[in-house]
Amino acid sequence: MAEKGVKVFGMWASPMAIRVEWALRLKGVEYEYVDEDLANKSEALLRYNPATKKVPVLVHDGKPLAESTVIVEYIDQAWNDGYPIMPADPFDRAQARFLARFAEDKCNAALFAIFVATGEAQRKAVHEAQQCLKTLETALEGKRFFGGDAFGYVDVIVGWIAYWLPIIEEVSGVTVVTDEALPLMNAWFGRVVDVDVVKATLPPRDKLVALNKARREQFLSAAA
Ligand SMILES: N[C@@H](CCC(=O)N[C@@H](CS)C(=O)NCC(=O)O)C(=O)O
Repeated sequence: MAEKGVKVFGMWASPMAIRVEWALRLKGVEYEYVDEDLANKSEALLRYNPATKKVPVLVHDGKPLAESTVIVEYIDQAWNDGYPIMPADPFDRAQARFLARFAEDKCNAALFAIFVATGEAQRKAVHEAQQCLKTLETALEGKRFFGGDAFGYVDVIVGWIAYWLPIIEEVSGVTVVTDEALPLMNAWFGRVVDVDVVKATLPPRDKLVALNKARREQFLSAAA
């Protein structure tokens, strides 16, 4: 008989995995959390996600799903009588998917480039990240969250930046978001980290700083 219940395979420092926890908590769904050692992945993770072998994986009544953006949409539909994560209107829903995809493809790449670069290459990456975030920022005009008054799909997908970007800035020695350059984004950062489900799940800042300092050093010494 298929296993019942909800299980999340994540990794404590993963901004992709935390989205799944936010979505489940918004819906009030109880789940078991399994923290993976990504250098020594469990047999269960490899069995549930043989395609990419990455976290997060959601297992619902024995059925596994990978890819955080897909999982968040699934959660919204599988528990559709709870908190609405996706917009109800088809156009707004399509636009939310577009923004989330834009952030995943463009902004994440620019933020990663800041983290692994120095000097001129890093200055270029900071500029690209600011352009990307500026594009996202236009969708925040006149709103508290991308979802309007309430924390919604785009907030769930992009919200990691509110907590992780200041850490990337500190570890990489740069400033990307200021009140002058990105005022709406900066104000949104403050609102995101104050959302209950976010506050309840954020990993300790000092632990994340230490991990990411070590990672950046590894990247820089591999490139030297
Ligand atoms: N696009 C994927 C990305 C998942 C991803 O990159 N997960 C990382 C942790 S943040 C991982 O599992 N890395 C281990 C590996 O690549 O082997 C998603 O959003 O779910």
